[in-house]
Amino acid sequence: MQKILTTCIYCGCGCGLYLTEDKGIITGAYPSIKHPVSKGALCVKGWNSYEFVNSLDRLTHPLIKENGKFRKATWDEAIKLIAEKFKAFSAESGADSLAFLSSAKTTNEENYLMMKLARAVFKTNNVDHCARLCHASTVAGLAATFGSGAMTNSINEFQEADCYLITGSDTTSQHPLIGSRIINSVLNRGAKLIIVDPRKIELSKYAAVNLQQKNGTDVAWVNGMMHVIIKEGLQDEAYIQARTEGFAELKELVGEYTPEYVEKITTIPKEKLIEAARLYAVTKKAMIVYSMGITQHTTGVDNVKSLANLAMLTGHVGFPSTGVNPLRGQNNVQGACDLGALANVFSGYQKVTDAAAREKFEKAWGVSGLPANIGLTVTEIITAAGGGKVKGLYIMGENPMISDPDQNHVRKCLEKTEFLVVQDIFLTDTAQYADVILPGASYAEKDGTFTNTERRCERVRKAIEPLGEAKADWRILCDVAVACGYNGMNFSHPSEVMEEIRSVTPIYGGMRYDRLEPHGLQWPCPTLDHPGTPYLHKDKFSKGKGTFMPRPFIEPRENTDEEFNFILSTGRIYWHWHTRTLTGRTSTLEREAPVPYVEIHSEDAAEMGIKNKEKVRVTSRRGQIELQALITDRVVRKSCFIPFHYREAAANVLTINAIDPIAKIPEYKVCAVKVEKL
Ligand SMILES: Nc1nc2c(c(=O)[nH]1)N[C@H]1C(S)=C(S)[C@@H](COP(=O)(O)OP(=O)(O)OC[C@H]3O[C@@H](n4cnc5c(=O)[nH]c(N)nc54)[C@H](O)[C@@H]3O)O[C@H]1N2
Ligand SMILES: Nc1nc2c(c(=O)[nH]1)N[C@H]1C(S)=C(S)[C@@H](COP(=O)(O)OP(=O)(O)OC[C@H]3O[C@@H](n4cnc5c(=O)[nH]c(N)nc54)[C@H](O)[C@@H]3O)O[C@H]1N2
Ligand code: SF4
Ligand SMILES: [Mo]
Repeated sequence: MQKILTTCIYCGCGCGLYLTEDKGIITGAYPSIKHPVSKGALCVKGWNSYEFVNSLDRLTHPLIKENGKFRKATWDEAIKLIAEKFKAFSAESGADSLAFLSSAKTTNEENYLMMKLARAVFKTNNVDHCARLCHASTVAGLAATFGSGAMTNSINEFQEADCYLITGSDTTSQHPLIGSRIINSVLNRGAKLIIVDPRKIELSKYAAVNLQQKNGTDVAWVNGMMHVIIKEGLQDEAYIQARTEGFAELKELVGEYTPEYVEKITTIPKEKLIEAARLYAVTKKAMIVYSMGITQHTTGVDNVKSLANLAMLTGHVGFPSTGVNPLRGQNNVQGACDLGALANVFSGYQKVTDAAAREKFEKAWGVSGLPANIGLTVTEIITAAGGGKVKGLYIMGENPMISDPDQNHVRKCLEKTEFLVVQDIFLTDTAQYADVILPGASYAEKDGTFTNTERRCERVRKAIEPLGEAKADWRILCDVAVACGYNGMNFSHPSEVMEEIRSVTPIYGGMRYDRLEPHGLQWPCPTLDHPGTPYLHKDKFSKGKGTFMPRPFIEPRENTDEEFNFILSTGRIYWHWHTRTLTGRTSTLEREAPVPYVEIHSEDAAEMGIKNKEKVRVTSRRGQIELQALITDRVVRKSCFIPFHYREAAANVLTINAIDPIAKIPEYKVCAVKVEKL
């Protein structure tokens, strides 16, 4: 057997693991002992990250739809058809009649090439990816307050913090290797944990203070904590003076948010709010850790800005083990953002609206006329494709049929899309609507890099040849560009793509492949002799002074009423990954959680006469699903939680397509539903 060191395909922890290979088949995975994140451990998904690779239903050749049915096609045919169609749409209806969804499951090099294809070849900024559904609020909110939207600290620094304020992150399930560091820190070093989550999570057991708020009321409790801190004089005056601006406005706004007022909005008892505020403010090494419970709201950016305010108020940013840490979800969602697979920026967050940036990329790519208008975002692209404004849609490594909000709306849009290309490793629910399906190679079959949640850019290494006629995504994208007559994408290896990335992307300037051995480098890494950056905002913020951006509390878009009387929140579980295309094909994981379910509070269940595991119907204003009831005290009364992994009872049939006005992220965490016994 061969063993090949690579990076886990699942979460943003970015654990290092070895794949074992025998006669062209991946037979197993085990952890790297020397890797700075995994240190000899993996979670259950990492240990089982190999089985789907050799799944018998992998896509192994291109498919073209004719008379409603897919037929086998050659690569030449498929690529030629795409080039013809896309060029024709562009000529007839303009560049913005095309749109591209990139993928946080694919490599940095592939994301760079996808945005280059959209921008250099087709002259549109309609390119986006699942970060829009995920940490778009973070990118916008932290860029505005701190100047950088990334996690401020490194994963190993979690071991040294003395207080963690964790909100909207089910850390042990979703970022297990970070969760385990937090538990160790509490048990071995006496670190204190403050959990603010409407649902009880595994970490709640270890918490010094547990606050269970009403869903969608985060701005209120954060403002409340700041109110208490200022009232008791616990703010860091010297830090505020030296490193920030806008404190007077903040002080004025949070003046209203007395613990009594906050209790009314959030249901958090005022004594507990005060206790949490004191503990966070007086602990020197204190970290805020958050994820989707904060970002996936119509007030997502407000939530993020409020947490940033809290950290600046107490001087808790810019030091080791002290900062604001948005845990990035997908294995390479940090990288997909860094490399510019976003509607408004080139790689390295260089704005498309900036003439100097456009000129720089025009020169590097040998093109003219790069578009200056900000492109459409994920949910806007799907809606535009349904309405005929977007005619050619190219989706690589995303499954919006299951992952986008309001499934009935998405289905209608995909049905109406004039020409849809889907590039995936499996025939997904989204691919069913495609005109052309292209088989990509999995992470085990290609070289490249992923960038994890601590900004560590690390290698992905080819262990086997692509299955059947499948091709690495970077190669396919180059083939499409060449077929369209563009000669700036004739790459023969991802390391060459990285050389180009380095030359146009200052934060990746020093990331040459030989320097990424063995375990990668953390950006910013501007030059070939730079060692990388473990934590951000040392001495001063990326943007100079940190800016307080006080925000008032605003209600979620959809509230409960007499008919739709439960709040629904959606999310994930330890065993499964998003739309279950990979974990559903992994026997150990599938065995643990094979069926969809809804968590309901035991007293609500008793009132409705619902027994555990009985089937119930959950209905929102957009649709209904039937699934098992899981009776629990994890959720509070009159609220329920559904994991969105299951196509058989997709949570996104119910969710609302209401978005944050700045980040355009959907409100996956709050909508109104009714629950009925069948
Ligand atoms: N096993 C597994 N791990 C994963 C993934 C997966 O699919 N499976 N996906 C990855 C990805 S892409 C992401 S983005 C991350 C997401 O990781 P997380 O954000 O940790 O996961 P979620 O389950 O979406 O939601 C987290 C928490 O938000 C809470 N919450 C709900 N509503 C609110 C609210 O109004 N306010 C607050 N403060 N909290 C609220 C929920 O109760 C839940 O505990 O996980 C990554 N890791
Ligand atoms: N209700 C609800 N909905 C949500 C969320 C929620 O909390 N609640 N969370 C949102 C969040 S945070 C996220 S990140 C999104 C995720 O949404 P998606 O990104 O749509 O979900 P995935 O299932 O990860 O889709 C990845 C696809 O890539 C394919 N793939 C894997 N490897 C490769 C490869 O190497 N090449 C190619 N071409 N394809 C590959 C997989 O087969 C799969 O089809 O879901 C969002 N949707
Ligand atoms: S913690 Fe994340 S990166 Fe590490 S093994 Fe588990 S899924 Fe993979
Ligand atoms: Mo995500």
